[in-house]
Amino acid sequence: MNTTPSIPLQPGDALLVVDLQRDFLPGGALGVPGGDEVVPVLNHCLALFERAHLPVVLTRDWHPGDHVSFAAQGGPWPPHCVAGTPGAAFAPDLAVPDAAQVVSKATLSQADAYSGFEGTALADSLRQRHARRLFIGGLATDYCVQATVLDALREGFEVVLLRDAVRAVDVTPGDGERALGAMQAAGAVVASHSQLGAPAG
Ligand code: VGL
Ligand code: ZN
Repeated sequence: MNTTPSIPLQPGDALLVVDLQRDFLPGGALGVPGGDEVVPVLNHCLALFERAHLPVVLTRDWHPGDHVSFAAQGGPWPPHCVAGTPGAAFAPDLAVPDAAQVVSKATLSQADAYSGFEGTALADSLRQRHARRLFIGGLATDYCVQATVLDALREGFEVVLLRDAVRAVDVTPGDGERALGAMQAAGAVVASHSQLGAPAG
């Protein structure tokens, strides 16, 4: 039996996968608890968008070795996602489509950028591809996902945050839940990946 998905994909939709990189998986330099659990969920979404010929964009944290966010420079984080190193590679089990666009961010030593829109051509690139509604998942809920979602809304995109496709660092317990609340308050719709379906017709 085929049930109608509550959110059928439509022209103007795009999938944005945030920083699903080895260093953010458990055991990585900045491992996010349960970060590996979102890989199969996003693989399902990637296949759905590919079949529907809708745009897919993956952001990646892509730092120089002396990045300002690293502890040696006085920043809050251990070294992670150094450009070109194995830790900066996408999660090994992530099924990255050939047609996916990859956007590198936070590539300069002196500036951090949690949002995929910060210092990149992401907004223009999405508009060029006629994207209006972004489905967003990845890591981490309370840092790069939150910043990317809030910027997407400011840029005028509709946002569907895929709640089973994100995990939080939770430096302070509850950070992830608070981030979800802030994204919803700013206008993001929160949905499960299981609500997505092929375009009607
Ligand atoms: C991130 C901490 C440092 C993220 C990136 O992708 O959420 N978090 N750099
Ligand atoms: Zn980083």
